[in-house]
Amino acid sequence: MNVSELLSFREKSPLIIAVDVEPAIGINELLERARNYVAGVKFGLPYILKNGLDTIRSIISRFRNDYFFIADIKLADIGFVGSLMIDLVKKMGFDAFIAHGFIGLRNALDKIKEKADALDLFLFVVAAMSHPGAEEILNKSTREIIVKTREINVRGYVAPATMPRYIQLIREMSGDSIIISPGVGAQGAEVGSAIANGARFEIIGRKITLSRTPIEEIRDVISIYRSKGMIRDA
Ligand code: NUP
Repeated sequence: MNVSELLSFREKSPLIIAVDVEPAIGINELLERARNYVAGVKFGLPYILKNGLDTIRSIISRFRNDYFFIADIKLADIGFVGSLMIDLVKKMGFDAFIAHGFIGLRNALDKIKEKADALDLFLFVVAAMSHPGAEEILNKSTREIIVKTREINVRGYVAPATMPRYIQLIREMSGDSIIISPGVGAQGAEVGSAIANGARFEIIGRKITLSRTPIEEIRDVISIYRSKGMIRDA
């Protein structure tokens, strides 16, 4: 998936659902009922490992026209192993995946990016994380991660809604990139706050997946986007 295909989903909404646990109403029912409101679905490793490749592949193939699908594998390995992982991601039908930026380019991210391009997968690099401990080590390197990954034309970043200064930094340093931002809801950031700071999409997990009435939850989120002018009226 390329930048413009990804952005075509932004017309619908800035919302990506993070699925790490089985949604309270079941994944099929959730995706069946959320298709008018949600742009993308991000599957986490716990969900992928628990359900297996074949199940993930069949979910993605059923909903492939309705959403883009991101594999949140947070790849952080040598090029050779990265390449094996990316083959599996492609087999499951994903459009995009997430890799860590701290591993550096040579024989790691350079190979990962090459492989992603060859398989038409969109690469998001983690530039900073959303939890408090990220400040201890990882987020001190955000600036370098952006500088280095721009050398290999990375166009997608993950940056925290909980610490919007990193979203702003990516915007300043890499204005044409697509930022997806977790931390809204369960981790405390307000709906719309990451978008207001320059993210293209917000990632929301537990606030939706753990709710017994997730579609109402999603509708509430969408109405906040609408009230802030972040989404066109249906
Ligand atoms: O820095 C990050 N923080 C984060 O929460 C990078 C991530 N990829 N995530 C993911 O976003 C996390 O793995 C989870 O799938 C989602 C946030 O979910 P929730 O806190 O809204 O439930």
